[in-house]
Amino acid sequence: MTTKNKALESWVTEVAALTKPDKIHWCDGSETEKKTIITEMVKAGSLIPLNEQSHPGCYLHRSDPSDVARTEHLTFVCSKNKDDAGPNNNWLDPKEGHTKIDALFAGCMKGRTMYVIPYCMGPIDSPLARCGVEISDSPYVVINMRIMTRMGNQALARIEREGIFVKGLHSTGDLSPERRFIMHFPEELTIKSIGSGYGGNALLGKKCHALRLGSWQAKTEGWLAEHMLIVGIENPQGERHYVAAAFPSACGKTNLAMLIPPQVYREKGWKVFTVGDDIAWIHPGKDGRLYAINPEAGYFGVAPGTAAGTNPTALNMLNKDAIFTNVAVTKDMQPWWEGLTKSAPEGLTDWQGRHWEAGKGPAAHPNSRFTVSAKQCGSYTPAAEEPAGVPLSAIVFGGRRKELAPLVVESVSWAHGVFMGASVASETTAAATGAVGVVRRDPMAMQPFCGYNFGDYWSHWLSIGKKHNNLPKIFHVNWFRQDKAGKFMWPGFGDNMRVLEWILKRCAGKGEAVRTPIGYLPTTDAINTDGTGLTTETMRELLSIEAPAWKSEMNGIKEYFDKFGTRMPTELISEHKRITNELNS
Ligand code: OXD
Ligand code: MN
Repeated sequence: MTTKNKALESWVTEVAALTKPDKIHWCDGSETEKKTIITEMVKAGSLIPLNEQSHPGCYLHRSDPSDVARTEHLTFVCSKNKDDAGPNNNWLDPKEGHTKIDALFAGCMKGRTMYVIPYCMGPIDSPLARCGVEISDSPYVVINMRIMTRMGNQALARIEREGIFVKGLHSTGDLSPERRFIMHFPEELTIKSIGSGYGGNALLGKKCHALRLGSWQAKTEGWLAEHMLIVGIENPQGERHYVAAAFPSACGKTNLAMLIPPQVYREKGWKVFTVGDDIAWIHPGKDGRLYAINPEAGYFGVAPGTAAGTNPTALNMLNKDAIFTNVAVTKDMQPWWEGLTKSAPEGLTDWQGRHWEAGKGPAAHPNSRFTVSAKQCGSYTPAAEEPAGVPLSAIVFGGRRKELAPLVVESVSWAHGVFMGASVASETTAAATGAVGVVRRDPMAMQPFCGYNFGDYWSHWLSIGKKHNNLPKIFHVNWFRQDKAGKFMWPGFGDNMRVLEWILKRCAGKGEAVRTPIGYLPTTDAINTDGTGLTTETMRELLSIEAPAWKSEMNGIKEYFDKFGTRMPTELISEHKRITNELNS
């Protein structure tokens, strides 16, 4: 097969000349193609069939133990001007980047098949969607991209119609972290990734295209590419409101996107619909509202902690046609991970294929994942295919903070909302290599994903506020506050519905709140706690702010903002001053 698009055809020829594959396969996205690739992978031992009775069509893939998470220190933005990448990115001059990485690509596909994977991010007929082509020597990438994107003939047809596509070149190389790089060339709409087969490094449609290059394109074109879930909430009157929420990796985005309301809410007729769990492309509409699409077609979710009690919707969608990466398996070949059952079953095999016993560390890798089609989700809504996207009523930012940040707070203006997003901090998780549990700044949950200078990114957010007049309200939440004994104070999961209800009330001009220096806080009894057993004292603490701690937080934020020098928007400095003054008075 080949293509009518000359640029694509000559790029494929050029890449083949560099990487020297044995074969070239153009992916059509068909069922037959999927079956053939899976059969070959099973034969080669890189996919292990799971229990056909309990998990039909499900497979386990085990990664190289050194390749189980995103590697932020090996990820680069190669813009022409270093300041355009900003202090939030590793930078290399584009020429140097190409030379360095092309040397690693030379001959790397010898003995392998080179797959050409056309894909579309977003509903195939949506004007907001964008296409790309990933060239990869990994069949694991092909079967994952088939779930995570609209992949194959339809995407190629759109590329041939429009003539525009993002180029993504990927090879697992020799999997050595010494020869692993994930490079982005935003001015050339090009990605080059070598040495890793891990989702965020290798499924180039996801973080590399939809966020790093996407955010760059969004700035140029007047929209937003964000690390956000999109959830629809229907009240008993049948009115549906959509909320987009940004949380750092592995902080519960999938759980919030698939939330099951508490019984008292379900009885009254509240319903939740999932549009996306990780990425939102948000465009201003003619009516001044913001409309969001989920550029992805599937979920690449964190397995540990997913259980009947925490996210039954996610658990139920994993019973068929799912790919599991780095989970443990039971004696009868069912997938298992920490948190799935109260105690570990006898005779587990761990994520590295070794016999597992209690005390030997986790059986599943803490960043083990599932890949599954969005259509298998019990709360799936056809609104996820809406070409124009869904209108947003609220934007929510959040992080994982043991202390300081209250359960929920509403910004007093768009600029203050941008300030809230820009000053998000969160404890690190296993989704990236490095220490876990260390508080770091993660503005808009985009620290690993913003493809350009955060200073310019915040200015872009502020400019959206100036240009459009029917914008969602902005909130900050923290589900993770702990008491003195180290216990989580808020039940989380389905009970987060109670906070969403208050948020939607505020959007409708209702809901009790008090104005504080850091924004509007719910009054102690403004959030419905019926059936939770939470005391007024706990709610008071969850909704309180301590001035001394906040003053020192403001110092930390100032220090962080100073890193962005002249690119720092003055509006955010003014917000900082205003809040500091209010805290002092
Ligand atoms: C992800 C991540 O995989 O954020 O979604 O790391
Ligand atoms: Mn993510």
